[in-house]
Amino acid sequence: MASERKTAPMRVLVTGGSGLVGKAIEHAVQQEGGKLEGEEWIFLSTKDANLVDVGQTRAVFEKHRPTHVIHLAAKVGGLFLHMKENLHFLRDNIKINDNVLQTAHEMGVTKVVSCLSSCIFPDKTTYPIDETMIHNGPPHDSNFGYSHAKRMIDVQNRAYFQQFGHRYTAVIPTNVFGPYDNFNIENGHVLSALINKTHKAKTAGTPVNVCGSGSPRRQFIYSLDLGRLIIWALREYDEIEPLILSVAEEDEVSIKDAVHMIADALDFKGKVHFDTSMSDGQLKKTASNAKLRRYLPDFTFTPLQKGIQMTCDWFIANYDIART
Ligand code: NAP
Ligand code: GFB
Repeated sequence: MASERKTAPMRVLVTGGSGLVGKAIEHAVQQEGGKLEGEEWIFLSTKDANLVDVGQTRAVFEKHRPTHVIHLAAKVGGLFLHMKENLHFLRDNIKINDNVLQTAHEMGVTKVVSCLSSCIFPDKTTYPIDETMIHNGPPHDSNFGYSHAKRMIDVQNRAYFQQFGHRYTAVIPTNVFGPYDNFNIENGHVLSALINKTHKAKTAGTPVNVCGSGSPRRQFIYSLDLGRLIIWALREYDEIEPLILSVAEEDEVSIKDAVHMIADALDFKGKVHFDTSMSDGQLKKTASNAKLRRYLPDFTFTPLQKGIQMTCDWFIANYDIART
């Protein structure tokens, strides 16, 4: 998506820049012409500042004096970590989010694009879910802590606009996967955890143990596609209302479908066991990307099988540095 610069060069601070989504944005900025002449992009990790701490947040903002912020930093994890640590997800993310947004306000940051998530939508809802439905009812109980912390970003964005006219907004990705994901079997998201499990099963000649029935359905977005879209949103999306960034409803697959795609990508021919004693979590959270399509009718998403293949290839090639 070619962009022209409209104003003075941006100095963009990417919180959470060392994670799955942050690394995808860094790739798009550095390898795909995502950075325009004169711009500076800074990718943060906890080594630069623990954003739960307001003093460290202020210090890193004072050091870099950003004009724009992409706010990704969060306590993040898969279903089973959420179920264990809802309070930590709630408190850490409330603190991180308020520190980043309030510091951006105090330092005159022109625009902030924060990341919500499709798992924060109401659990009891009609489908497809769209951007107007975020607060229409309680989220799925498995991740109520994270979900309420994320919903407050949307509330806070509206408050900064109403009281100070700030154009702080948010995007709402569905399930993200790709290189640099968290492949830890206990705490990672489904695709990354299953890639690690399938790799281990192939090496050991044992079955792959899939949690739950395999029936839940998800829309998976490849991290590099998301990175490109978030850069576009920073430059071109001017609404305060959040924007869902997802593949189409018809691209939704079951966990069982994903298991077979991973087996194909890793050439795994062994047994697959579905452990129905483990939670299925949310059965579906089908989101509409109609609003995104009104802005970007021609954006091309990476086909899921291709994205899974590239992620598996990356995982095998970078096993020593991958988060496992
Ligand atoms: P990730 O791979 O776990 O990366 C998290 C990032 O946040 C890392 O850079 C991490 O730094 C940083 N971070 C965590 N705690 C921090 C703290 N206290 N202070 C400063 N930085 C901190 O997560 P991700 O998947 O890229 O997620 C990025 C954003 O996308 C999050 O806001 C998440 O809610 C959202 N999202 C993710 C998904 C998904 O399926 N992955 C779906 C929807 C939305 P270190 O590397 O130093 O730990
Ligand atoms: O990505 P995930 O952990 O979280 O996917 P959510 C959970 C689904 O995958 C459940 C099944 O249906 C699980 O039963 N599953 C099967 C597995 N095997 C595994 C496995 O080995 N590990 C995991 N983790 N799941 C996420 C939120 O919810 O939605 C994130 O946790 C984010 O924070 C994302 O918001 C969008 O998809 O249920």
